[in-house]
Amino acid sequence: MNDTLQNIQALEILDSRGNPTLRVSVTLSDGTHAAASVPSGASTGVNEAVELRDGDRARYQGKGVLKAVANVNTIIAPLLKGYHASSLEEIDRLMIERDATPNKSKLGANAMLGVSMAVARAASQFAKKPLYQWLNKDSELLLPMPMMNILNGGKHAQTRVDFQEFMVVPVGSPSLREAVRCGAEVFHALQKILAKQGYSTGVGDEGGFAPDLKSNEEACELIVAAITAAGYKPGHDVSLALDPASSSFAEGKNYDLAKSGQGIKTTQEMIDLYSDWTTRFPIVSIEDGLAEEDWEGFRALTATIGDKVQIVGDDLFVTNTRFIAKGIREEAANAVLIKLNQIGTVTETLEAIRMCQDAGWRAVVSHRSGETEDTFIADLAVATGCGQIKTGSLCRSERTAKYNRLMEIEAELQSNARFTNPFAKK
Ligand code: 2PG
Ligand code: MG
Repeated sequence: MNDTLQNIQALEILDSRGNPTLRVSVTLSDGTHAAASVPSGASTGVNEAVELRDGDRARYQGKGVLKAVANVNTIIAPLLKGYHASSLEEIDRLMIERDATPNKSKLGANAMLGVSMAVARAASQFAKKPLYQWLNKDSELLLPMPMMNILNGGKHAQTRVDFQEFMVVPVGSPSLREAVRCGAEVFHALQKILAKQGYSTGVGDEGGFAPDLKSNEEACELIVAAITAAGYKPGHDVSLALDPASSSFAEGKNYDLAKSGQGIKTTQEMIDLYSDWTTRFPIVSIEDGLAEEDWEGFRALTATIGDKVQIVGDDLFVTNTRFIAKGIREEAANAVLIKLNQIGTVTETLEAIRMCQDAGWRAVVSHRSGETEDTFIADLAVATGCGQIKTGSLCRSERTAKYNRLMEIEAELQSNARFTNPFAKK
């Protein structure tokens, strides 16, 4: 076998927000070469693995990643040289041991993840397999149902909308390709509606429109109108999913809807708001409806509407099996958002997905608000058969790259391509 790691090299590049991030290139002894780029979040959970930044105000407002680059080039590269790319678990474990902190703060989760992803990609190329085949263990390959974020608020847009993401889910589409078409048509219908009402049609960080609406509720109303205008039936062809990202407006034990001026809400009032919305809008999924500290609230929300709505924990679980296990034990949700850089290695990400699947929970593979042209998550979603992906709007190349990759995989799989509606009534 000639798949030993010969050279590992990191480079500081830019993400979709114009902030520095890492690209890691890996060369194997037989000449196989692969690279991977690391995403970066804005509404990050406090328990996420550490994204190492330089803090040198003279460069990129302190956001440079030269320390992480140096960690790859001078610590990780010599550590891993000579190991087989195909033994990704061993490679990830070696980095974890070398870092030896609970949150990857020494080497940096961004440094470690870049290496982990690039090694996986190199190994797949060496094995002459597409990445989704190589990452696949014993699950059935499945094209994921996309959650498409067509209206951005919260920390992703400078407007009066408190909630971060308003997504469309093309539940009635028969294939991924048709789901993408449906999402794009609704996206364009929404653009027309916004323009007609005098709202801005500029887009936010994830490519969704970022209009300065009068309330959070208006976002749902406008999207439902857009679904209809595009010729689809709300709830039948296209449903809604929300990510309020509530940790970003939590104030002590309460929630301050400060951007919209709707005032302070208690946990119970937030739960009442979601319960009410789910009767008025075709909502199938709510992520981070409550804050990362509010485990009790999450349990109450799940007990109240969890039988009809998917309750996703993002900041609550940070793709960490320690928190996911607690969540499963305490019935704090019924699904987990999966982000590679929240935990920092591909192996641990796969373990998190597996834990969800074993418990009968759902896993939703996700991008970050700061992305690159890397399409790793598209392959990851297909490989694990998790059934759902969240990767932003139907514009901005860092978002469409993932949809384009999924369409490519679907075409490659031909008649073996499976795509199902995870929200279909059993
Ligand atoms: C989220 C993400 C991705 P960020 O909250 O789910 O949409 O945002 O990457 O800013 O944490
Ligand atoms: Mg989120």
